Amino acid sequence: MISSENLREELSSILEKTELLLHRMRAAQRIARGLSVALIGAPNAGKSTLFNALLAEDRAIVSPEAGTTRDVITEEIKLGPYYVRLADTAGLRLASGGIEQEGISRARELAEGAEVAIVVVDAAQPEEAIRRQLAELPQLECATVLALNKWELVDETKRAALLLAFDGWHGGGVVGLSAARGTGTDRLLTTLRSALDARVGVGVDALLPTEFQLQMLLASRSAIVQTLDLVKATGLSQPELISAGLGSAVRALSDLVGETTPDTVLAKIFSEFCIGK
Ligand SMILES: Nc1nc2c(ncn2[C@@H]2O[C@H](COP(=O)(O)OP(=O)(O)O)[C@@H](O)[C@H]2O)c(=O)[nH]1
Ligand SMILES: [Mg+2]
Repeated sequence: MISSENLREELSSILEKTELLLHRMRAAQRIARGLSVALIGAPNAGKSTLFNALLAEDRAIVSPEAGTTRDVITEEIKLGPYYVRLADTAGLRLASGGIEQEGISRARELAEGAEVAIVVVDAAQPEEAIRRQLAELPQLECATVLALNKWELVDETKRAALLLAFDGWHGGGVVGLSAARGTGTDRLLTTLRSALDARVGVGVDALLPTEFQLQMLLASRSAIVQTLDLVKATGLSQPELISAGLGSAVRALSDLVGETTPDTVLAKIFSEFCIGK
């Protein structure tokens, strides 16, 4: 026969685990909802073209004239479990002033707040020019993925040399792609996904709840809290109410994991606690 004290301890420990799970689910949800990825790089590198390719939608202004994107445009994309706010920025480069200067300082702020920055370079330029551009980028806190754009204009020898030169780029990865043709963008998304996983921490995927799952866990917690309060106040003198409370908690958890609990399982739980029927 379980004592009132045992039941209280048992319920408190279940409550503690439930709270921990809730905390992790909510953290995962926040992270998954709020991740931001910034496209940065020199004017004309192809950021806006890449932005459009990733969205498969013609939103940003693409122009052969350097410095056309003067503001920050954001769109949300879904990447695995993540909702990513993708931001296209003006080039990170010192400009003569006015609106473009404003756009650039906003771009820097944005890149600093981002979890991952995609650094876009025009790979058709001489390797020296690429290196110079990368050296001119501000120091960023965030993880970076290097996108070697205009890849279709680069011959095999230079491709191999560039991939070797930037191998292991900041640990984030290097991808050769053609934003204009939409080739290599899949690989960029895979690389981005890995960079986000590394940034956010492994395991978030598994803990990311649906709204329904979160509601079920909250329902289960509330049933446990009520039952615990009941046991604290009246001991085991209200077996029907205790049984009903535990039943609600278990059913909510079953819905959470998507399994229906046979009555036999419920019966076993209750018989182990020696309460109810
Ligand atoms: N050949 C080639 N041109 C590209 C590619 N991506 C962009 N461009 C061109 O590069 C120029 C600048 O592109 P844009 O996206 O405006 O660059 P941003 O200033 O970095 O936003 C435009 O003329 C684009 O058509 C590509 O993959 N290959
Ligand atoms: Mg642009």
